[in-house]
Amino acid sequence: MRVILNSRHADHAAPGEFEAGAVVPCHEAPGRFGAIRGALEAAGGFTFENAAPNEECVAAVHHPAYVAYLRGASAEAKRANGGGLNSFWPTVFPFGPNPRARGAHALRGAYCFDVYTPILPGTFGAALGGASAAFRAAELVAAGTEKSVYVLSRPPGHHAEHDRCGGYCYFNNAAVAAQHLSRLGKVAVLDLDVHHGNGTQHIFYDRADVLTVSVHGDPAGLYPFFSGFADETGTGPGLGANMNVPLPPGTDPDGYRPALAHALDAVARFRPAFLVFAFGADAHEADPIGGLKLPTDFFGEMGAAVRGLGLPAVIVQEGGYNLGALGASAVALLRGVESR
Ligand code: Q9C
Ligand code: ZN
Repeated sequence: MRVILNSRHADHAAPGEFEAGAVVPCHEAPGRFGAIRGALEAAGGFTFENAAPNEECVAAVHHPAYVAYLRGASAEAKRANGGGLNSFWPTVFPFGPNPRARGAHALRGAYCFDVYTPILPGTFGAALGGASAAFRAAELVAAGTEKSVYVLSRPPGHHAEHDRCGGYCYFNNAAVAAQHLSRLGKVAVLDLDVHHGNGTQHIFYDRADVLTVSVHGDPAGLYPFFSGFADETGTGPGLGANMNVPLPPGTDPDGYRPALAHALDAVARFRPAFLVFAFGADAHEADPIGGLKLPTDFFGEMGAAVRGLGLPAVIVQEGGYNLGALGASAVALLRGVESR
């Protein structure tokens, strides 16, 4: 299988995150990339390539003012780095629009919805690299060159909305791929990260031509808390083109299988021309923040079930934070997708 890499990923590395009132090492760390790449190389059968930076593919999904903010804030962090500061954290989250705010400092909370998403000198470049990799994968799948292509990137993307970052995510890589494929036919986005793909849902919420389906830990008790509930079904022309399948904490394969079948059935009934599969290994039983109970082998079953749809697919790496389980989970999943 062809793998498109975000070679700029390490330019973004958050120095820490808030957990239970303390600052701990950030779960979303550069070592995740090497853990997956190393496992794919050891397994064999994967070819790797980089993608050229592409700003147009980002503009097709995100608000121009948000893109300009991220670029400016990264540049400002670069300058501040000379003064010893190396990361910008949002502090104030305005309740509603704040049209008089000016400058990266004042806008930090306006273009962000949580405290997991700091701006570092290399954030813009790293996020752009991920979006560009997803776009390149979509091009290959759209052209029919490949049946399925895997995007190995971090930071992840599925929490990023049209004009806000959050949940370790800046540009929505899966949405970039889906947007490109939607020019050629209907697209289904299937999100199996353990967290609800709120950004992807938000970006396509009023569209009838892009179905968004997410299976995740119940947001009543798991990040992102504010969306991912079963009664969110789309709006306007997009009514009926969004589906959420929340699962209780501790869900094991016996509980996951019917939810996955339900999600796959919705995808099949939509009759899409293409699939974008947002894959998170954070539903693994060893994940430090997921709370579900899926063993490594189950990711092979998950991949084979997705393959059963028979759709050309872009597979985008989202979360997964146990470095010991991440590579093996990705290998199992991708082998499952390729199985015949
Ligand atoms: N300190 C993705 O998996 N909350 N994002 C962490 C533990 C943020 C997850 C709580 C979770 C964001 C792409
Ligand atoms: Zn996640």
